[in-house]
Amino acid sequence: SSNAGNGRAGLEWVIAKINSEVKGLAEAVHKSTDEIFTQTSKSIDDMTESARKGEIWPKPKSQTKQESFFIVRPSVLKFEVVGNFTCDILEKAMKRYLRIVSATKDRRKHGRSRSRMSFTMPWQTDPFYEGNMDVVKVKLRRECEEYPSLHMDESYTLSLTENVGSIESNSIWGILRGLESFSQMLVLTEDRISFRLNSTEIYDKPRFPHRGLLLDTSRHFMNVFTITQILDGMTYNKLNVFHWHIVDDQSFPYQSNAFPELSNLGAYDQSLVYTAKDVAKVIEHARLRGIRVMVEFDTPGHTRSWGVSHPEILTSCGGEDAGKLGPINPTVNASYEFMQKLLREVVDVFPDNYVHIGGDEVGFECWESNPEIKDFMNKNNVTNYEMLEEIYIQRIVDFVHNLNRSSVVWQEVFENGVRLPNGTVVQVWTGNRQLLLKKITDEGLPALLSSCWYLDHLQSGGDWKSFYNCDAADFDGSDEQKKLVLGGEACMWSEVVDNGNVLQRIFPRLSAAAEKLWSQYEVTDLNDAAARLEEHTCRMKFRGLPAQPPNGPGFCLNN
Ligand code: CP6
Repeated sequence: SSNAGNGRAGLEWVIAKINSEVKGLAEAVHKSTDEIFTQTSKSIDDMTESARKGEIWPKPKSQTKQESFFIVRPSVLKFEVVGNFTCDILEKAMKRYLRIVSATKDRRKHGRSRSRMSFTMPWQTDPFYEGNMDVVKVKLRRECEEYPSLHMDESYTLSLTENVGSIESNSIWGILRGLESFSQMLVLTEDRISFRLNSTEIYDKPRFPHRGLLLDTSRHFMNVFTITQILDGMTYNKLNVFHWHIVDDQSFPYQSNAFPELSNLGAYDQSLVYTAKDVAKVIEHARLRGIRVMVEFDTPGHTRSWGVSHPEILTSCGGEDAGKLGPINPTVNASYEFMQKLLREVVDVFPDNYVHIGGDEVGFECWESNPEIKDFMNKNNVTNYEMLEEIYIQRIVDFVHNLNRSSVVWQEVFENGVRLPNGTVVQVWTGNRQLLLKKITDEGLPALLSSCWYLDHLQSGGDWKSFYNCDAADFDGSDEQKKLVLGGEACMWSEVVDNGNVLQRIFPRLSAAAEKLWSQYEVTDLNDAAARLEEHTCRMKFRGLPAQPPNGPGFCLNN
């Protein structure tokens, strides 16, 4: 080498050379052990290691990484706000990430006794050691926004190449994403109290603006604590929409101020309700993490629980189903008066610009069997049930519009030919996704994809891969059309999950959808993703989230 023999640089080269020789020797020893293992146990090939490498999930738009590294000591690490702007979201986020970074009590105790014994740490003789990083500057270039929104700016730059690191963004939401990335890059060192951080530079921004998780709290009630854990897990995956499918046929846990009887009679139990305080808690927990809460009041179908207290707004079925109640009755004023009053409350309680009004799986048999509905249709020249549904949905969309909000609807509303106002979002949950996305965006309507990401459907081992193989914009359409795909949502319908297993069912499979929605189109390598997801899962577990193993056999040391 030209470096050999010229002073300090030469010496460094010698040290690096010796190090690499030692490393080579260690690898050689490892290899032969591996070989012995493979001979005795074939399954070792299928085992995944969860070694910490400090890889970020979801993968950033661009990242350069050096071999040189810093040591971050949680006991002295400081996030320092520079510039003119800060706010409660930022101050609380910095505290949160300091806590995540900080060692647990056990670990600290263990580490301290060790560090007293050894005077120098092994990394201090490593030629790539660049010293400590005790300060990370946080620069927010504009004033904080109060609530996250569809088109919030989540881009950030992370520069960790000097002893003082820096996170910069135009918006508080970008800072939040940058803090998450920073925390993921820290890898515990041998002393078990400090972290190793490779010198790195990142510019990152999401591919899609709407990256969500749907949670159904009607089929099984979920505690507020479970919901906050889900929101924490969403933060670790840079997701930004909590779609709260709060009520459905089976129960009505939302405690309404305008109609308290809905949950009084429609909830599973009086302890299984979301009070105004509970809802506010969820919205605040989400807001502080840059997550929107988009609530869904699914109508006119999926409303059986509403009928316990308000049978007058549902259709009384005739014929074979006589005595049963069907979807909301679109032919009586009571339905619209009720919906208007409910929606007025909903937009008061939920600050997000979008309200999901459902519209899925409306069975027409009950409407068909009701003579008064037949009569209405004859008088008003309504020739089919799709038209009847259109009359209803249009009025609901209008209500939402008049309340200065936009609507999201399930795909059936679009498929049944309901004329929708500009900006109404159509969510795809079944059928041929490419064809549907093409058709929806061809009409100039924004779309969301969910059909690839059903968290309640289980396939055996490593089924995140089918989530990962699904791209929201790989349909045949123009660039304009593809821009109309706002993103997507993974769905956690709760027929078969409750507080006891919902977190394991969501994590880490949700992570696969999260990376498809954040990272660039080109990020598709399954093997690379498998290794990173193994680490990411271990990291989520370390943060207290009970995630299930993503791949086959493996281990997670939980540090
Ligand atoms: N509940 C509601 C559900 C489903 C939908 N809406 C659903 C149906 C079939 C499958 C998955 C989900 N359980 N309200 C459809 C959006 Cl496979």
